[in-house]
Amino acid sequence: MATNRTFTMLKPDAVANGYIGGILKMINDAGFRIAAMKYTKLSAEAAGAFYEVHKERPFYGELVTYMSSGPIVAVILEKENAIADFRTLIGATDPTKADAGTIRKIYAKSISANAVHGSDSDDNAQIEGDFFFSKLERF
Ligand code: 3AN
Repeated sequence: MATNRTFTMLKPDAVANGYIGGILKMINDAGFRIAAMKYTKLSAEAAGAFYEVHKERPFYGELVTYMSSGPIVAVILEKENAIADFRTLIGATDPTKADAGTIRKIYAKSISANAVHGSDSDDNAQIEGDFFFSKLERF
């Protein structure tokens, strides 16, 4: 069942470059409601657990090192058709292939430092949101 919720992280490159406000504004302007939000930093162990599904991919080590290199903003977003609409808003994984006007086209530097994460399914949105937030932290 669709939950109308998705999960995003503003990644270390976006935070370090001062893009938190710009990215959140794009998210708000696109009609998403913030249901939960947290400014935090992943340990290498936590980043490894979060990206466990990519364990066999060649870029896993680089991804874990990168995602634990600085603070991130974790956010649960709500909107009708949240998963697909948010994937459209952020654009392709590789920012050079992302459509004009997408968050990654505007704010991302590379395929690994690509500014934002977006859940790819309702199940993963639930799992990823549960990774960061208790029931008391969701509205
Ligand atoms: P997306 O985040 O667009 O769903 P995934 O799920 O294929 O992309 O990959 C998860 C994360 O792994 C990406 N956000 C990106 O940071 C990183 N990544 C994906 N492909 C590569 C790659 N070829 N080299 C380095 N990092 C990658």
